[in-house]
Amino acid sequence: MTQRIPRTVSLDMHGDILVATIDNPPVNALSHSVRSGLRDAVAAFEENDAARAMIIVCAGRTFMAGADIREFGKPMNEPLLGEVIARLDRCGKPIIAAMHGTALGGGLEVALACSYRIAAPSAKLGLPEVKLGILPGAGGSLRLPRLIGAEAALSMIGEGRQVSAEEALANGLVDAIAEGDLHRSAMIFARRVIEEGARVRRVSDLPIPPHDPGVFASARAAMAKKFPGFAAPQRAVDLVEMAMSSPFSEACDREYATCKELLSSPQSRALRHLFAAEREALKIDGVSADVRPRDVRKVAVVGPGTMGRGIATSLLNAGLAVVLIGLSDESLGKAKAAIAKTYENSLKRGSMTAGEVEERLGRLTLTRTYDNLLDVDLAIEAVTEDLSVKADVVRRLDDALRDDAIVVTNTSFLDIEEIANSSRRPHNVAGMHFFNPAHVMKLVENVRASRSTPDVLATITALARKLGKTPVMVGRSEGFVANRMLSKRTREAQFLLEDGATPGQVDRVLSGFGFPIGPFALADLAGMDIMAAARAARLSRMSEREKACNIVDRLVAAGRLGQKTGAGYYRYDENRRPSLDPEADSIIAAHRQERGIAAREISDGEILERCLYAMINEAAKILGEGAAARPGDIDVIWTSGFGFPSYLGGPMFYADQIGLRNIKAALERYSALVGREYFQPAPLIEQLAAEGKGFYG
Ligand code: 3H9
Repeated sequence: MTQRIPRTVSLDMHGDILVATIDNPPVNALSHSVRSGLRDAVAAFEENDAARAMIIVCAGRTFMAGADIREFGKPMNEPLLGEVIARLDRCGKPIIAAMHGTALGGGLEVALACSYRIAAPSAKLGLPEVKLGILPGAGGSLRLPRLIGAEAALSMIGEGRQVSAEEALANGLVDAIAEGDLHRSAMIFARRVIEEGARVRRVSDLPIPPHDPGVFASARAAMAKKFPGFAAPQRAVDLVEMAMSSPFSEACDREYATCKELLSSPQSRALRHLFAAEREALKIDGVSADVRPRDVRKVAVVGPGTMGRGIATSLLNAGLAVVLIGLSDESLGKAKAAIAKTYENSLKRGSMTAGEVEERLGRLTLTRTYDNLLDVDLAIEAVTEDLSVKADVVRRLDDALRDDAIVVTNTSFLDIEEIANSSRRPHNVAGMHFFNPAHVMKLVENVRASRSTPDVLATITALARKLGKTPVMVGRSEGFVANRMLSKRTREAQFLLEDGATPGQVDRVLSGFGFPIGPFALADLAGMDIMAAARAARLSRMSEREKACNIVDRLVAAGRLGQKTGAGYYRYDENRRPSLDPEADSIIAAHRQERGIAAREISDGEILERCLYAMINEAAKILGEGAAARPGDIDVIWTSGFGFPSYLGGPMFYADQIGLRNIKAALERYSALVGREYFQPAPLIEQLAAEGKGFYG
C-alpha cells in the first residue's frame, strides 16, 4: 500500500511497521508541506491498528536540515513546527527517527520528539540555529539537555556544534548506529522495539539530569570569549538554564518566544543574509549550473615559499597529489620541513594520526624541473610578485602540461590579463588568490580573466570547495576585492595617526566595532618590514600625501618591526602581551611635526567612519566596475576572510543599515576634511542614494 499525504511525505506499510518517507529536496527542510505531511502521518499511524511502530526517514542526501529558512520573515502557515513536534511527542505508539546526512535544527527536534533515534555512521547531528542568530524553537533546548545533560547540550546549542553518530551514541542522543543500509537497520531496530513491547519513550518525560549550577556561568564566559558580540550564544545559555528549571510546557512557550524574538533581531537578519550570500557566491555569473568542473586529482604548485607551502598543505589535506616545484633543493627541503612541522603540530594536538601524516606526506613530490607533469591536471604558481617571473613560469607550464590542464596564478595584485596573455592557452588560465596562511584561511578570491572558459571557472570553484574554502569569484582589479578595500582602510588609519589619533585609539575603535584585531596590532603581528615592503610596492601609485605618510618606514628605521622585535606600534613583553608605548607616540609626533600637521582631537566616530566608509566607497567602485558580481560577494569576502563581524552582515549589508544617503553625506564631509581624491562618493553610491536605494535595493 502506498498512500500519499501531501507531495513531500509518503507512507508505506511493511508488515506492522509504517514508514514515513520525507522527500523535499534539496535538504528536506521542514516546509509547510512537510510539516502538514508529518502531522497527518502521525494521525494515520494512530488510526491504523495494524501499525505498531513508525519509522521517519528521509529520501535524498540528508535527513531534515531544519526549518525552511525561506519561510522565515513571512507569515507561517499552520501547522507550525511546534505543533507537529507536540503531536509526535504525544503519539501513543513508538516512532523511530532514522537519520542520515545532517539532522539539523528542526530536523533534530523532530528526532528528539520520537521515542527512538538511529543514525547512519556518517550522520552529523546538531542544533545550528545560533549560526543564524536564532535558537531552537521547537523543543530542542528542552529535550536535548534532558537526554545528554546540560554541559553537552550547552556546547551543541550555544556553539551550534555538530556531533558525529559515534559521539551521539556515546552521549545518549541516539540509541543505535546503523550497520549497513540505514533503512534495513531501522526496520530491524523497529522490529526489536515491537518485540520488546512497543514501548513509548518520551524525552519530555525524562527527569532533568543532575548538573552543576556553575556550568551556566562558565558557559556564558566561554561563549563571550569565543563569540564576542554575538547575542544568540548568550541567550542559548539563558534558555538552557531556564529549560532546566521550568515545567516543560511553560519552557516550551518561552523557548518559542525567544526564537521568534531573535528571528526579527538585526543580528539574525545579518547572519541569514550571509547564509544566503555564501551560497549565492557559488553561482558564477555567466556559468550555468550544468557546466561540469574538470577532474582535478594531481596539482603542481610552483614556488615553495610561504604561500606555496600553505597551498600545498591545503591540497594534501584534501586528498590530492601534489608536485611542489622549486629552484633549489634547499628551498624545497625547507618547504617540506615546514609542511611536516605543521603536521607534527596536528599530531601533537591529536587532530591527526601518524598514519595520516605519513599518507599525506606520501602524496607530496618535490622537484626542481618541469619534467613529467603530463599527469598534472592543474598548476598553481605562487612565485614572486613580479610579472616577468610569473610570465616565465606560465610559459614553462604551457610547455610542460597537457593542453587541457589549467594554469592558476596566486597573484595578489598583478594584472590577471597580463598573466593570462603570457600563456598560449589563455582560456585555461585563471587566478586563485589564497590568503596567508593558505592552509588555514578560509577565503579564496577566485579570479576570472576575460578568456577563462566557464568550465575553468567551475573547476577552480569546485577545487576551492574541495579544500574546504569559501571561494568568491572576482574580476580584474588591482588587489582584487579584499586587499583593494583593505588598502583604503590602511590609508585612513595612517592618515588618522597624522591627524592626531593614536594607534591605541584606532585599534580600540575598530576592535570595539567587532574586528578581531585593530589595524596597528595587526601590522605589529605581520611585521613592519612586511608592511614597508607592501608600501614600497605601491609607492608609485600613491598620492603625494600617502607617499609622505611614511610612519611605517620610520618604525622600521627605529628597529621597531613589531612583535618579533618586541616593539612596533606597541611594546611587547616576553609573552608578546602589548602595552601602549610613548616611544612609538614620539615617532608619530616627530613625523607630524616634520610634515607641519597640527594634531587635533579625533572622535571615535570619525575614526570608525573614515576607516569603514573608505572601504565601503571602494567596494561601490569595485561593484560599479563589475570586478565583483554582487554586493553579497563582498560581504562574504570580508566576513570569511578579513574579520568583518558576521553579525553585522558584511560591509555592504552594514552600509544599507546605515543608509546610503547617510553614507554619502559622511563621504562628502570627509571629502571636505581629508580630500576629495580620498572620499569623493563612488558613482554607484551617488546613484543609489539619489534613488533612495541601498546596495540590496
Ligand atoms: C530551525 O530549524 C529553527 C527551528 O529550531 C525552530 C523553528 C520554530 N531551509 O548548504 P548547501 C538550501 S533553523 C531552506 O549548498 P550542503 C540552500 O540554501 C534551521 N533551504 O548544501 C541551498 O539552496 P540553493 C536550522 C535550505 O550540502 C541548498 O539547500 N538548520 C536550508 O553544502 C543546498 O544547501 C540549519 O541552519 C534550510 N534549512 O550543506 C541548516 N538549508 O541550492 C542550514 C539549506 O538554492 N543548512 N538550504 O543555493 C546547512 O547547514 C547546509 O545547507 C547543509 C547542506 C549542511 C544542510
